[in-house]
Amino acid sequence: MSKKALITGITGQDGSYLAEHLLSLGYDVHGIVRRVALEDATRHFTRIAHLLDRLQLHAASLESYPSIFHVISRHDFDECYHLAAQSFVAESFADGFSTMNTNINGTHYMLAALRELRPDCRFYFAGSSEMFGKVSEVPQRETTAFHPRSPYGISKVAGFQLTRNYREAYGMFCSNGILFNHEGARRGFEFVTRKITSTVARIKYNLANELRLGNLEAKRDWGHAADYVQAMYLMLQHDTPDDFVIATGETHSVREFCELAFAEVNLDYQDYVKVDERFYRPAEVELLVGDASKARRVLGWKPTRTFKDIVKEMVREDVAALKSNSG
Ligand code: NAP
Ligand code: F7E
Repeated sequence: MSKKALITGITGQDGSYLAEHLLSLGYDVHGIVRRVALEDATRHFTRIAHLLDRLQLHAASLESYPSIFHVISRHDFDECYHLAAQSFVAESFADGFSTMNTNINGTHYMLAALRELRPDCRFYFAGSSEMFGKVSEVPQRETTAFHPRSPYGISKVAGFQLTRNYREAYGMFCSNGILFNHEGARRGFEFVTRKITSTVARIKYNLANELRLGNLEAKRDWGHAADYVQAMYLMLQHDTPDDFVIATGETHSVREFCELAFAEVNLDYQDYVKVDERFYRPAEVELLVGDASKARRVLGWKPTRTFKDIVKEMVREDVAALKSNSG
């Protein structure tokens, strides 16, 4: 019989790649979505539109324990990938309270409902390199101290600790991924990579003439989401629950990303990029670079796409989308 997986956040970037991956492995894939998304599917399901006839979607809210309890009581899930979150760091400064509520309580509700109804279901928590924040060592690994610099980072530390506590206190199979930034053509437009590549495409077609950004010197370890969802899956296939850093081990600045993205359409980023104070954060994470050697050794995971591949793919896809729209 095929395994049954539940994905929260299935409409997001990672949820869509993970659903594809699990379907390709023969899983019966279920997703939790917001009621409003079911009501306006064309707008909310763009990333999973091509999968809809193979998915089972259930309306529930991360803010409501009874709604989560109801979904989990109906199906005997083998694996649960908890990806839903308010994931935009800048927004967490604007509204820290709702970020905390969704990310911390939502995770707690998932864990509590599973403990009550499906204690044997394996659980994955979407932890983040933002937990390292003001980094105490380079590169960051599983043992590096957390020093989050935003309400988002703080909420992820709480989710990470809740997940570990359910593992230790109740013997449940609960694993944490500590994933560094990962991107792709399905990335949300508010994140810096997609903001850059979508604007490069608009500039190419004379629909924009500048790109306003904040801190160009921030450095990130950027991988590809399609590679990273495979690591999530591998974590839940391992013999024992554990915590794993998932990263490429390379770091690049926002400025370097701009340089490559504009060069892809034969333009010089310096002619278009304008620094705008509005996009600076009250506290910045200056440098992230991960050491994923544990995941490589224990899970046999390694990234397959380079930084250059990712920039190229994202620019090409955004240019192609505008080209097809412009007839
Ligand atoms: P994303 O594209 O922003 O997707 C977030 C998902 O969460 C969407 O499906 C969204 O649903 C759902 N969601 C948000 N608030 C919700 C709420 N109140 N109730 C129910 N669902 C809600 O994020 P992603 O990039 O795929 O990331 C997936 C997870 O990994 C997140 O937890 C993120 O924090 C974490 N993470 C991401 C990265 C990265 O670089 N991408 C790195 C480390 C960790 P709607 O479509 O209805 O809004
Ligand atoms: O910013 C700088 C910004 O918003 C990256 C999420 O998936 O990864 C993501 O969080 C860097 C920051 O991602 C703009 O200050 C400059 O230093 O693309 P971002 P993030 O904050 O790193 C982690 C691992 C997650 O877990 C999160 O969920 O780029 N930056 N100028 C800018 N960033 C944005 N968004 N917009 C700008 O105009």
